[in-house]
Amino acid sequence: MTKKKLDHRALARQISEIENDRDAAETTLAKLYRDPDNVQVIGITGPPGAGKSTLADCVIGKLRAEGKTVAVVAVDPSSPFTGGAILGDRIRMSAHADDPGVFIRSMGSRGSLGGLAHATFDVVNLLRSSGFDAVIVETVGVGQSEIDVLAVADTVVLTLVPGLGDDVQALKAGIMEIADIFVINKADRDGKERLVAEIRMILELNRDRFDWVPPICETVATEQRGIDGLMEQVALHAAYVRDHREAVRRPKLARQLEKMAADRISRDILAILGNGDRFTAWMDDIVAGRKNPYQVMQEIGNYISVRKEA
Ligand SMILES: Nc1nc2c(ncn2[C@@H]2O[C@H](COP(=O)(O)OP(=O)(O)O)[C@@H](O)[C@H]2O)c(=O)[nH]1
Ligand SMILES: [Mg+2]
Repeated sequence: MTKKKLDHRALARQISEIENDRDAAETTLAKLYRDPDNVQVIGITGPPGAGKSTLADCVIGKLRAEGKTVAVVAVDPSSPFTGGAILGDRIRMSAHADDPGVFIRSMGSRGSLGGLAHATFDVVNLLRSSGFDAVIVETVGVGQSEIDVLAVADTVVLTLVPGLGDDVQALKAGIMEIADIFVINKADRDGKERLVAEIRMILELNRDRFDWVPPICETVATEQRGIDGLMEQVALHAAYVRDHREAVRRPKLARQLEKMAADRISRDILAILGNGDRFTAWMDDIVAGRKNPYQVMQEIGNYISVRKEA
């Protein structure tokens, strides 16, 4: 197989463009987008400190050993990959930062909620289209917006740790539903059995919903223990996705499209509202008591539908 040469600088430039200009991103990706079925996008999610970055480093190492090229997108602001403000030089913690077969990019949380999901979709979709064999997305699986991000992943690895007092039940329900592989990292710690039992119970309760039954892997990422077992499951899930491509991909693509459409429409609407100080006029009416916010909402609805038809 001849591989497209990876041009890190060109990629970095394209990503900056995508992040900074939504309209340009749409034009660029409309041209570049590819969805080859031999590219696996692996989402690694879980609570802060669970060992996601350490685990990602292990996974990169294994994929590289198989001769695969890897792109990494870290949405976790505290990730060593991102070299965040506080942890300035931790990017060097990645053993793979200088490997030309590995492309690492961080995404700032940059405030905007929906924006994070959308910008991550764009960047991951670009990387999916750019000739890498695998793309890893690290996110902190805490909020809905982080869970939304995972619609872009083919395989979602949920990383948990024993005995943090965070019962599995307390985790956001949505994240349990999208996990394809459970990892119990820091399996060198006490409390592992209880966590396994809790996960098993949840899986058992939802058994009918699964075609692919999520396995539970135990790892000690800092010692590279259990990584082969995890990689086996990652490969099995890739094969499962290939065999059930439409059933797996369709709901994920639907979720992406929903988010993308909502983002696109809200940008259009904000552009319309921003025109001619309409918004200010409405606000003046509300503040002066001439209209209430619901009457204004009705006006906004009418205004937008007229403008959209024109
Ligand atoms: N004892 C133990 N510590 C680990 C393990 N994996 C990661 N750590 C440590 O946990 C801390 C958080 O790891 P990190 O990968 O940054 O977690 P993240 O926030 O989920 O990305 C670091 O100090 C790691 O060295 C493990 O399997 N066992
Ligand atoms: Mg991290």
